[in-house]
Amino acid sequence: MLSTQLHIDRDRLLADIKTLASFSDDTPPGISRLVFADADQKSRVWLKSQCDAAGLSVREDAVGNMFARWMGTRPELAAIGTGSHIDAIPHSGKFDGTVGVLGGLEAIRALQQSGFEPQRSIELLLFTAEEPTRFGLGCLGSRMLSGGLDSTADARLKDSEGTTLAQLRAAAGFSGSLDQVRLPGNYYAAFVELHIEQGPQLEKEGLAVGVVTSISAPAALRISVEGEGGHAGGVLMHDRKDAFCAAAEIVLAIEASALATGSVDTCATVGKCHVYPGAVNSIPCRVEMEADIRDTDEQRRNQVLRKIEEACTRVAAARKVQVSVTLINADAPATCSTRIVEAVVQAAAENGLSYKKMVSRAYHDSLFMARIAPVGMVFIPCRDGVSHRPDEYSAPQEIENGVKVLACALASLSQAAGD
Ligand code: HGY
Ligand code: MN
Ligand code: MN
Repeated sequence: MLSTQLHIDRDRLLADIKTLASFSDDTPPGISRLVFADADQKSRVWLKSQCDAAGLSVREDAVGNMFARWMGTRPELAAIGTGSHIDAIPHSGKFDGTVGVLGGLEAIRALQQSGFEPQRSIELLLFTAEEPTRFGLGCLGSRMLSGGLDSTADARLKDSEGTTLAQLRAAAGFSGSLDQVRLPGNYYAAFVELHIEQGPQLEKEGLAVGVVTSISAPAALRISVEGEGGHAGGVLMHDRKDAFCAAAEIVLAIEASALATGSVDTCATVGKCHVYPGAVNSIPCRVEMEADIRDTDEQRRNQVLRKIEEACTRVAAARKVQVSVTLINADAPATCSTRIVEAVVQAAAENGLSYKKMVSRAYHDSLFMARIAPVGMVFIPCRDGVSHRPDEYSAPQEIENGVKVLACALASLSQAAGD
């Protein structure tokens, strides 16, 4: 049985995670790694050298997705993909995404060193900009690979300084047309992503592995509120059109709309809010905020989006302010392939690891890879379910378990016959 011959080099993997964490624009233990910024570029150079050292053939596409291929004995067959992201939101942790990239590399190295020979090539992917931090849209690289974004994004997507995707990717050394990024439907026979759970279930239930069966449907809104500014003393309360008070009412309405579905799978967050002019003695004239609304059920999620629009209209009329709502994205959920779910279950069982089938409430690049290939995900526990925080943590044994399950699943999927 393959699992008995596989040796995951834990020290090498932990050293890789530590090295990657050193490329950051934050004070440790916080991690910030904005796509195309200096730390991201240094990470990519380092990762490429690690893939080269493992004898993988490396290429990058026009938006910076990286592909490191371990050629199989039947290279004409559709490959098996694995991977995740290395960009990190501001002041976050060192395991989100990186466990899937470095764990995928370690799975390949362990398979190589066990003497295993895959029929289908096994390809490690590093997706560009899984996090929405820079362009306000998550999963930029995997959206493009799966045809969800075309070359108009080059001029349309801008960061907070107004620099376009075209300018930023060119400065990072990625040239070529974005129209070349999209992969054909039969490029991968399967895609499996290893990721920390970013929730408390596995740890609470004392389980080693999560076998993801579906991935939540994310949506994002940009909401701007235009009121009337003025002197904090000179304008009497009943004469005001305070944009921040109106925004506050809208934020509470967003929370209430999510709670009102009665489902724990409905989540709504306003994580970004800028108040202008931002002086303590000046009535806010404008508020710009962004809301993240997600659910495993697309209809239920869309119902919440409608309720939020209604709330904005109501508050605008009541407070005599202007409220504009822009839909940034509203993506469909993804269902994992039964065949891959079973391959992951089999791999966990083979390694004597406890597991459960579960939903992913975080979104991942697998959400978009599901549009062009059968996908599956392997989750490992993270302490107290914490993620997107500097104290995000998965223990070495948990990471090693996840890599072992991933390696066995990749191995079994790479032997499947067929085209
Ligand atoms: O927000 C998410 O679910 C992912 O971590 N980007
Ligand atoms: Mn994340
Ligand atoms: Mn992630």
